[in-house]
Amino acid sequence: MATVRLILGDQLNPEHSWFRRVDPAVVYVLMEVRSETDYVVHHAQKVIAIFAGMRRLADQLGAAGHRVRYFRIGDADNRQAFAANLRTVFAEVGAKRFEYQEPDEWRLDEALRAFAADTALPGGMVASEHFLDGRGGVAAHFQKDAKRWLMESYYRRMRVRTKLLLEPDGSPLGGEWNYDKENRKPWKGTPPPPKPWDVRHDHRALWAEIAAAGVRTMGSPSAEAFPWPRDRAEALAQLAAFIERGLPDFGDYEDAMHTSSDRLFHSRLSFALNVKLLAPREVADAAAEAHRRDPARYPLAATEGFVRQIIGWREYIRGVYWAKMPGYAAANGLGHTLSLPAWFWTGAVKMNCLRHAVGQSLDTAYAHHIQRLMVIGSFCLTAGIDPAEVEKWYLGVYIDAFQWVELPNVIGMSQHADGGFLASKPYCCAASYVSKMSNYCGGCPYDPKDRTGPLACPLNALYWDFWLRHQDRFLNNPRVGMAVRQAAQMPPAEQAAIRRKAAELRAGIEEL
Ligand code: FAD
Ligand code: DLZ
Ligand code: SF4
Repeated sequence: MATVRLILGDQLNPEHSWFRRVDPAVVYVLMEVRSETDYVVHHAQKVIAIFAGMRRLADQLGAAGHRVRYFRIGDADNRQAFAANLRTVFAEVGAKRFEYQEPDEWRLDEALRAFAADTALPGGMVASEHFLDGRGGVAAHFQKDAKRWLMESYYRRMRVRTKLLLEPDGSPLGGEWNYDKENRKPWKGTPPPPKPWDVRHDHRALWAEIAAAGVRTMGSPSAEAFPWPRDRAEALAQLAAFIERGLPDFGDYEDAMHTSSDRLFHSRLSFALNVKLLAPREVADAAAEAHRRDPARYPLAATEGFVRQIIGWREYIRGVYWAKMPGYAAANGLGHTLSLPAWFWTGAVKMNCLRHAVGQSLDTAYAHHIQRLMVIGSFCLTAGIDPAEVEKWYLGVYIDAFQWVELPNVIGMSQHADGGFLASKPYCCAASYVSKMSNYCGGCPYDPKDRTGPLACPLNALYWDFWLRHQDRFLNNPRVGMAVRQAAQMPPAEQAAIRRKAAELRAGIEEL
């Protein structure tokens, strides 16, 4: 008679309180299953990274004396779904109790709740012990029925709650809560980007197993020199290396993009965080402690900017997810219906900014925030692509993409499909922003200064056409009103030329 405890592929925290005591009456179950590999086409590196992490945790638990039942993707007795495999294990061990950690995805939350009820075994859901706030913490912070929420207000509460970067009297360190305006420099080659700190694993055998099982994936597996951590020790080393080498310049160049460096000074910690190899508190503490130790090397703007991403945005996004699901997934407030072009799966597009950002995503399963928001996302938004299609692509392509964090970022922040609930303005840009913040335009066949000519940068007509199409909705938005008025005040002939050009670009979207 045993207690069966399920561990999901993004619950790889070896320090969970479950594991403090070895109990021969407890069986831990991990499973590689087609129900999870196939709900979207995932990037090859994402599948490898999750399976490698699961296998490693299973080995570590086994070595510590815990009982573990592991289903590999190619095992003959693997019935390829959580419920079916759990029933196999229940019968094998004579289960008298079933427990699982709170899933971070609405679909699995529903499915496991229904499964647990159906088994009629005692037990149920326990905390994952990962996030700083509960699922309902963000909703509780805002007024019931508020039309929009503001991350900044929630973030300040989290600063007070965590006591991070505060003066002894409780006011924000340095006098300001947010130093975002200091974090918008383009990067021109100096300081040199830090030497990458990624691990290198040979995961060719694992990749062969995944391929042999017939799992459909996208992007490059990079199996021979696999750059993602598979256990907590490696994730901690990645965190230490980022603090040492990346954090000092993280703030200045947070919004910069460059063809010579995929990450510049970004941490690439999102995978380790989202599969719970790292805890958000320890990541934010490490940054705050670096600033406390050496404020000259770790400027406040860089430290605060980084801490805000972790204790502010990450928790806020999760709160929006739990408050708004399941309806959020279908939100399409701007009525966009165009299909994603095929080059999102190949990177074969002439626009250099998109070729680089999409190509890098397919090669590395990673792009940093501004590439996701202001290049790929902005293109989809201004072109008018169906947000549900955009959402599926993002959920598949990025190593860190789990629906609780991916969906609100795409539907809310990037595609403004939620009517502005999560973000107070639509994030979109024309070539002027891309050419200021990157070197992409230098290698592009299109002219960033032209709006409507044959070789005009497509982003320009799409951007101005977006404001023309949606001017009624955004005219009174203080954050974008100026751009909307500029569009509305263009001479009618220019407006007509922009609308014509944008329609042509949409019709020829596969050829851009
Ligand atoms: P850094 O720039 O080094 O930031 C540090 C950490 O802060 C990140 O690791 C992440 O945990 C957190 N963070 C930063 N911004 C956000 C944010 N907006 N929401 C939540 N956490 C944040 N992040 C994901 O983890 N998974 C996703 O699937 C995902 N999809 C996104 C889709 C779109 C359209 C956009 C605009 C953003 C998305 N993000 C997502 C947020 C952000 O882009 C990534 O967290 C970040 O690029 C990961 O790289 P990094 O670890 O180098 O981040
Ligand atoms: C994303 C993913 C993949 C590709 N495969 C598995 C798997 O085989 N087994 C598993 O337990 N989890 C997997 N995951 C993660 C889940 O699909 C899901 O996204 C998270 O558990 C939700 O928080
Ligand atoms: Fe992108 Fe336009 Fe610049 Fe080309 S010219 S890189 S399409 S912004």
